[in-house]
Amino acid sequence: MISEKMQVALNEQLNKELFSSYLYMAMEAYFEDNNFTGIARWMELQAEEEHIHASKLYSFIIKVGSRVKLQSLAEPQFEWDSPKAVFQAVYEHEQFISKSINDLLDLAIDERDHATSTFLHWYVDEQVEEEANAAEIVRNFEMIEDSKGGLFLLDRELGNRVAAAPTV
Ligand code: OFO
Repeated sequence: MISEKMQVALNEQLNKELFSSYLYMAMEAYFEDNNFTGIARWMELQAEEEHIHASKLYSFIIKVGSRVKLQSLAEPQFEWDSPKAVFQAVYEHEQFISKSINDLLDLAIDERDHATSTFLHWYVDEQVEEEANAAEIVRNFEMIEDSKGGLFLLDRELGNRVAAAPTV
């Protein structure tokens, strides 16, 4: 059993992971609208991964005998200035999520809640990957600047992303 405070915090994180999925879906729609079908595919898979992150939290909350409480999702941003601006927003969002996971882990450690601490380590590792991936794509956009050929190739490359193996 986890504390009431931890239950609230885990449910808030569940909401953030669902919002991440919603945000990446909005970005997918932006890329579809701008004919970047490869990057749209990348975003689709990213949205699916975020849903998996949410599902893992959902299952954990139930497994420890606690209660899932779903909350409203905020409306995600609709428009961005450029494809590069989208990935800068992805990078900033992932940094925000990393901080949120770190705060959750701090709470679990304070409460000597070893089960939740161990569970959260998967998310700590995942966030290292997520931030690194987003930062690398921002660097790619910086390298190609406004080159149409570069954008074409990057769209193709990102479209080759494959779905991650299920972890739930
Ligand atoms: Fe993007 O890692 Fe979950 O939110």
